[in-house]
Amino acid sequence: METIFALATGSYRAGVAVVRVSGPAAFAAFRALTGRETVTPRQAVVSSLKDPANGALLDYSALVLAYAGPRSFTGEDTVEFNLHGGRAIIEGVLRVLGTLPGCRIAEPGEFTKRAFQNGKLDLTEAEAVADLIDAETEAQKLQALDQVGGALRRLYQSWTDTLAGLLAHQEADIEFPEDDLPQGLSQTLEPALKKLQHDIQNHLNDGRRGERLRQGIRIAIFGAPNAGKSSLMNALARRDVAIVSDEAGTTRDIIEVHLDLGGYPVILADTAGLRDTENKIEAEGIRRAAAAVQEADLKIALFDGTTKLRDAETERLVDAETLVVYTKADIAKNDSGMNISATTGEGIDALLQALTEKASAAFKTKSGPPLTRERHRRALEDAAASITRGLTAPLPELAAEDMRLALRSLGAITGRVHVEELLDKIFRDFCIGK
Ligand SMILES: Nc1nc2c(ncn2[C@@H]2O[C@H](COP(=O)(O)OP(=O)(O)OP(=O)(O)O)[C@@H](O)[C@H]2O)c(=O)[nH]1
Ligand SMILES: [Mg+2]
Repeated sequence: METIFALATGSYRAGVAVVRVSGPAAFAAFRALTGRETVTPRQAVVSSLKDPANGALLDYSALVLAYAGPRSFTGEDTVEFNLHGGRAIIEGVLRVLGTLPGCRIAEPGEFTKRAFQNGKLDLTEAEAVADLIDAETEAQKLQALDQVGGALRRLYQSWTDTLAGLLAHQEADIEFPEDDLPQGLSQTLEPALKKLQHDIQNHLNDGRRGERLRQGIRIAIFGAPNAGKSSLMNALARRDVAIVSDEAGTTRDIIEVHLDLGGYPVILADTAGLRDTENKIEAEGIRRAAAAVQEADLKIALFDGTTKLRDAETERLVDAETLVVYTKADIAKNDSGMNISATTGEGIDALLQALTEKASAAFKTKSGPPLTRERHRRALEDAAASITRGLTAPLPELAAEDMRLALRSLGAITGRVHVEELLDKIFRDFCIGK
């Protein structure tokens, strides 16, 4: 087993940077750089660090911590060098570590991969480590914390255990049949398998709230040219992201900003004004606008409050879930719907409030931890399909085989079966040093 090392903290200049070393040669690296013979796990040591080849000073005072496997994040012997966070210091230490026997720079996610391989985490928890590092809003953080704490592992493990128990019974029925009627699933197992099927379906039908929370919900602003879409976008983003002008057809490309809406991650899109046009570029912008509206989780239709008519192009895309907003409230107000002014700020807080309520309703927890990844969704769909087949299988052996397939699908989520080919895909999304 090779020993891996990497910078575990960000790659910008900082007061402190942490270089992590994990593997059988970790303690040798401790000795080589500090010049000390004894390594006492879990005891911080302040030491200068030197290149063992020539005694050159790498850092004048570093805090070094050793962990003896399996009591470490990776489960292996691990050493953490807390260095002064300058680029040259970090690069010097990494270069010297690379010269030590059996040591090489870690691949992205490799520390967490080793933690998984050593049984420290299951795959859902390992994925949650990545989510925790990526979390930008409160709700994302809470979801990742829940998952890293094993919420999904426990749920999927309980289903795996239930199914394994049912399969054992089914196998027993095949070995020792109580009567000689050729039937598929043992009658006594059917209710339990149906209940499991129901639980998995419920979990799948959650409107993708867990996945959307990881990625951010999409909100699209649409309306006629000059309705004030880009002005609203700038007001909500609190900076000048989109060009505003009294020329109709200013915005062509879709402009996106990331916002934190009461703890929920939002991707807000400003779009081209909808109208009939001969201009090819504008027409393409309008096509993209319509597509963005279709894909949005939440829609804001803007109507110019100073014109009495609601234009047909915008009206066509308004549905029951769309928030209808009248702009330019500083000039004219409309009796129905929400009135805002990007110029004076009037009504913007009320709009933000309404959006936050819609977002929180979309993410409201029904019961239990939400599904957070497409990978889990596919495996659960496969498991559910196998169970459905098993419920109507004409022969007991076929029912058992379907249950075995379902078990394999469930196991792939937590990593208990068919793991190897999944690993690289999962850990590829990690950054180096994690
Ligand atoms: N008085 C007033 N004028 C506004 C307000 N919001 C936007 N405007 C003006 O309306 C014009 C159009 O604003 P934009 O934000 O560019 O409109 P848009 O909907 O993005 O237009 P397109 O990109 O062409 O589709 C500009 O002259 C803005 O200054 C408002 O709240 N009050
Ligand atoms: Mg615009």
